[in-house]
Amino acid sequence: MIQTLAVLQVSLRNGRMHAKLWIRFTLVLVIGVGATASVEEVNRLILAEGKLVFEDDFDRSERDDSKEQLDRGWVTNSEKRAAGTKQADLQDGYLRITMAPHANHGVSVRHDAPFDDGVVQVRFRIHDNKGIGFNFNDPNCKVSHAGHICHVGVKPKQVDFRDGKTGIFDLKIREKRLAGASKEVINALTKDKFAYHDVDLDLGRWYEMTILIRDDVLSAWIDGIYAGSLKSEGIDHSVKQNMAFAVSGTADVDDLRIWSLDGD
Ligand SMILES: [Ca+2]
Ligand SMILES: [Ca+2]
Repeated sequence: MIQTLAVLQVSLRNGRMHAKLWIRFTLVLVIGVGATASVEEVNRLILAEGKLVFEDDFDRSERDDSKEQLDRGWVTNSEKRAAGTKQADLQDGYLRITMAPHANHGVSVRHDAPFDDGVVQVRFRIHDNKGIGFNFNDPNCKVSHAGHICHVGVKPKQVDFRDGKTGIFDLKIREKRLAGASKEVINALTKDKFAYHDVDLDLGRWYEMTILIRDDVLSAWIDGIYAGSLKSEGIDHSVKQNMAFAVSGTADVDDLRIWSLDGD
């Protein structure tokens, strides 16, 4: 809002509304209400303010197809959680992620793409009811387990939103949970840190996901259709350092682009 007022003041001082500033002002107002924004507005926001932080079209192959060789700075947990079994595979120009049967944790395939406010667009395809998660983390955040900040999860019938930082991964809440606090106690502490939105997605079909993080609001659109949002303080954490695809079955991703909206 401070930024909005500053832009408005500059515009008024000039005695005329510069078109670009006016568009920006309008967008800030519209996006500010979060849930009513359309994906077209998000796309205009990207054009007006977005700085591309990372993109990957996965149009390449491994040098040795028996190994995980995503290159370009990708990191997976296959060594630690699946005894080195390959779980991330470049194939036919996209990335296929499959949890190994003996893995003791869902697959995480992550890449640094730091922003405070930002937009992620990525094509995805799910193959089972476990779906796919898009997780935002800051390893330097010491008040949250594993630096988990926030998350959008997609299953065939539901999209879920989570503020992990001040919710289920808040170390104080997590300690209570691990110490045996009742479900009711934990639910009372975290109930405002989740949001759910019904969807009806087909298995085996490609969709385009758009995720917007702006201040303390996390929103999503699938194929341009609003798919829910969550407003919660943890989402406003100053740096979402990396984004991770989280998969417990099989899911595919392609054409990933991540923009920062943080300005200069
Ligand atoms: Ca491959
Ligand atoms: Ca591709």
